[in-house]
Amino acid sequence: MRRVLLIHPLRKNLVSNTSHLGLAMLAGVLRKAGHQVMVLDYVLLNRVLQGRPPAVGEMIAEFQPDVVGVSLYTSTIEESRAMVAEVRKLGIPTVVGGPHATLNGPELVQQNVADYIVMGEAELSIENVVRSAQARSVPELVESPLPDPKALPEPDFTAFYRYEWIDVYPLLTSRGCPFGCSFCAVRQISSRKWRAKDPLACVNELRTAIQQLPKLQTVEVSDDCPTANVAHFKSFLKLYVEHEIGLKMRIANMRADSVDEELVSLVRAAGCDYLCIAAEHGHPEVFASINKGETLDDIRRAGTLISKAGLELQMCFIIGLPGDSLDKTKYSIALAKELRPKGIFWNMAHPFKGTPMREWYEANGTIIDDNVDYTSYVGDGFRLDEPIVETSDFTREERRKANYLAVVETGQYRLNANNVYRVLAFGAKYGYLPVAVRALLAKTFAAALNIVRPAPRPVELPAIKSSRSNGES
Ligand code: B12
Repeated sequence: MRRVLLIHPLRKNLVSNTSHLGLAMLAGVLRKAGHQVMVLDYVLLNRVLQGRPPAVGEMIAEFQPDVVGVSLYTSTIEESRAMVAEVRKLGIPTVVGGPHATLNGPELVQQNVADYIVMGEAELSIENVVRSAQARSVPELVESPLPDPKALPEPDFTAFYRYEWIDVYPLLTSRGCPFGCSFCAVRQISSRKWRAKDPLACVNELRTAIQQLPKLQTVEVSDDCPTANVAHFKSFLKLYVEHEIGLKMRIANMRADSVDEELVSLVRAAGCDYLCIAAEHGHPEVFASINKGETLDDIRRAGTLISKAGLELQMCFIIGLPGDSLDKTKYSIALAKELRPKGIFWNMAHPFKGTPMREWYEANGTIIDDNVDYTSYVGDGFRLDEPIVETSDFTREERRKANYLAVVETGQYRLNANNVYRVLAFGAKYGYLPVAVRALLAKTFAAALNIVRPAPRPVELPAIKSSRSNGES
């Protein structure tokens, strides 16, 4: 038996109430094999301990682990490396895994980041690694085989330090995604092999969770693609309703082409009051180039259906996809205004290793910084991501401008004394002061009159022209 400490490092600026499912899965496997496990999820701890979570050194002194495992994301890689180095200095064997390790395994071995570097979903290899783990001068690379989720033990969130505060339960009804979106790293992380769990097992897992987690209120379906098989997801929703699980439901993402009336009414019956669809881009050429396997008409049809059904519509867009430009971003803004989602995530393109978008940027643009986790404007409720790539057609500054315009035009920020100044200052800087003033006034009037959303003003669109000259393929 070994004492294993598993850590999800904190990403500054990430406020989330979703706990780390991957570490709960590993805790389930390790505890079943007789090991003692503690999980430090700094995202949870930072939230529930009001920004004052215990230091790793403190927890190591208290728990006295034989092995320490750290979950790596590209966004937190620097903090994570520093943390692993600190643990190694104490002579404790270290293991890293997670999305960033899966995408960059051999490179991390070369950089001697930890004693063991595990690539892939680690349930089938973690016990072996933990049992034999020792400090090594040359790291061992472990390629974990893809598990069948039906054959795995349930995740164990009771291994989390302060687990009694967990209020959102991340549930997978399946793993993997068969689609080939050019910007998405999931095919390298959880594969294109869609692997379902038994819908009844999902419902039973939630029953266990309700018994174990006293503050639990919400289940968040976190599948890579919950509706890769629509019938499977509908049967889960039906069972969820029939068994009266009664938690609020959140669904992280939903393909537009799978949204139909039955799905929408099941989603409502299950206690989920919104659906988020990812258009990613409103310009027909940029949209077509990302290989989503669905059409802008699918997005429009699904968006309209979701809103008509009384669900809150949310949407995701990416600024800076291959072939994008400031002018083309205006198509995304126009689509958002047309469908009037309540919430919009305007994301900056991040070409993760192993994706076609990465290859495109390597050939056609500049990757400025791979591991950035900072923002251009940080302030309460007004936060934009810093661009980390650029092309001659869409420079870094134009990307900031496009992001600013998108956020302001679609009113996706909260108005407060802090950001009124920022909104106006950047509006003036980018030549969008009238847009900013109009948006602020619309927001203020909407709030004053208690109008949920003011009628959108149509945007002026540049003509669609072939973008071969922009280097698009
Ligand atoms: C739910 C989710 C979230 C949730 C919760 C994340 C969490 N785990 O706490 C929220 C909304 C908070 C979130 C936030 C973000 N996310 Co997210 N998220 C997901 C999603 C859809 C599912 C994650 C999940 O639960 N997977 C299922 C479990 C079983 O897998 P897992 O957690 O990866 O763990 C397994 C393996 O990775 C491995 N493993 C993990 N940790 C460790 C540690 C050790 C020691 C070992 C040996 C193995 C190991 O074994 C686990 C069991 O199989 C994934 C997509 C995906 N398929 O990964 C994206 C994904 C992980 N997210 C991603 C991103 C980019 C983000 C954000 C940066 C987004 C943003 N712009 O803010 C943030 C940052 C997250 C952070 N911690 O810093 C990327 C990460 C890419 C990368 N290279 O890092 C992914 C892969 C999606 C994508 N775009 O490609 N996310």
